[in-house]
Amino acid sequence: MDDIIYLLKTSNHCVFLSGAGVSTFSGIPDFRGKSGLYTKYDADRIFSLDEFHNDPSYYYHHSKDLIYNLNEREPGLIHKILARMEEQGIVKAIITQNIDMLHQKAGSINIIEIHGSPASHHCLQCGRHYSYKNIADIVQQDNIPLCDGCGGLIKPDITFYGEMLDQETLDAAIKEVSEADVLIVIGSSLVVQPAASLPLYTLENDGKLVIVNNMPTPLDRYAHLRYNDLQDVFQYIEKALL
Ligand code: CNA
Repeated sequence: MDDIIYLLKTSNHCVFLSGAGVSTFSGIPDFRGKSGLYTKYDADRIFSLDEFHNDPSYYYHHSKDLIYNLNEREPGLIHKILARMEEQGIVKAIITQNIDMLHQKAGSINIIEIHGSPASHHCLQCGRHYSYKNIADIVQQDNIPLCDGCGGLIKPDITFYGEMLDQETLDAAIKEVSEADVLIVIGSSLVVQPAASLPLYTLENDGKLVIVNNMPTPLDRYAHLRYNDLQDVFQYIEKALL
C-alpha cells in the first residue's frame, strides 16, 4: 500500500476515474458487482435509448428508487476522502461514469461526468429544460413526465446506451487522462466504452495506471499497481496523507 502513497506524493497531475463501485458505500447498487443490478434484471434495458423511445415507463418505473430518490443518498467514504484530497491539491480531477451527483455532494469541484447527469432533463420535442426536483416529484407519483409546453416526452441528460457521449465532455476527459502522470481507476469493471478506454491515453503518454476493483478488469495487465478493496485503500490513504 505504501507504493500508492509514494505515487500520490510524487504525482504532479493525479486523476481519478470512478465507477459505480464507489457509490455502493452510499447504498446504490452497481451493475456488475457481486450484488449488482445485473443479478436481478437487465439493467442495460433501463438505460437503452431504443427502449426509452418505445416505452419510457420502463426507465421511469425502474429508476424511481435508483435515480429519483437520490436526495435521500449521502456521499460515502470514498466520495468524502476524494473531496479532501482535491482540497489538498493531491487530486486534480475526477472523471466519473456515475450519474448520482454524489461527488458534488461530497464537495469535489473538478468533476467530469462523462455519462451526463439527471441534474437536468429536457423535452425531446421542443428542448425545454427541467430540473431534477421538478421531474423527481412527478416520477415519485408514478407518472411519466411530459413537457408543459408541447406535451413531448422528457428525457434525463444521462447518456443512454445507444447514444453518443457529449463530445465536449469526452474531450475534457481525454485531456485530463492524457495529462495525468497517475490515473487511478476506482470501482469500475472497465467494460463500458468509450470510458473504459480512457486509461489508454494515460499509458500512451507514459503515465502510470492504478486499478482498485474487486473483480478483474480488461486493463489489469497494464496496471502499475492493482488493489482489490476500495475501503482498505482509501482508509490507508486517509491515514497516510490527510
Ligand atoms: P460496474 O460495471 O457495475 O462496475 C463496478 C465495479 O465495482 C464492479 O466490478 C464491482 O465488483 C466493483 N466494486 C463494487 N464494490 C467494490 C468495493 N467495495 N471495492 C472494490 N471494488 C468494488 O460499473 P461501471 O461504473 O464500471 O459501469 C459503468 C456504468 C454503470 C455507467 O454507465 C454508470 O452510469 C452505471 N451505473 C452508475 C451508478 C451510479 O451512478 N451510482 C450505479 C449503477 C450503474
